[in-house]
Amino acid sequence: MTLDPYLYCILDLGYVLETDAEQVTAAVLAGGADRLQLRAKNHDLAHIERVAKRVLPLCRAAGVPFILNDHPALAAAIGADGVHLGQDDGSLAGARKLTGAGMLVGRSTHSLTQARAALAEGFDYIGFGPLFPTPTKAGRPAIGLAEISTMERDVGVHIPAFCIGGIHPGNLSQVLDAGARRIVMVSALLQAADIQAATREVADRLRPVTQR
Ligand code: TZP
Ligand code: MG
Repeated sequence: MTLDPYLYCILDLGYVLETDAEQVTAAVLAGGADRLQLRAKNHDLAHIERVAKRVLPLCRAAGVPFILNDHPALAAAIGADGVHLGQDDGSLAGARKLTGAGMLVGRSTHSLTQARAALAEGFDYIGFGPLFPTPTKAGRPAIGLAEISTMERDVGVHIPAFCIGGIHPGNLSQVLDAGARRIVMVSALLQAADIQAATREVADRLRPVTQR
């Protein structure tokens, strides 16, 4: 399993049909994604479980952690490697009661204060954003780039911190120049004509930054 993840992809069922889930997962993994989350807003648990059970073995084979959004109990039941919690999804301690000790638990953060709080609480990694407005999380205000370098200094040196939200190949340099070292990219990859090639291109641009 990758110790120093840098490109976190989200299989968002708002963009991917259930029937394409394995094919898209295989493409982002082949392209170099080193963390994968299943995000399925407005889908019932049976649907989420069905997709998760098909995608998880692909992640295992690639040595990439499989993380389920929102549902700690289901994550534990299917043997996921982690679960991702938003600000309104409860505490780390609450999730750990359901997942046990070994699972990665990540937190969405939308400010420097929230990022520091997630580190202090003991989360294994954070998302930090949305940096830009994004249809993937419509209605959530963008936080911009100004706090990235402080967040990296205070939080990202201790746990992986993934900048997220509206990032695409055209603004990636701007995000990296602002101090980001790890990113999440969703719609720009899932809507690419060649998902594997698009993922590879981004991974190749991030790897030297992550290792600096
Ligand atoms: N959390 C903050 S922004 C976001 C999530 C899940 C969506 C990121 O998706 P995209 O398409 O890369 O903007
Ligand atoms: Mg959530």
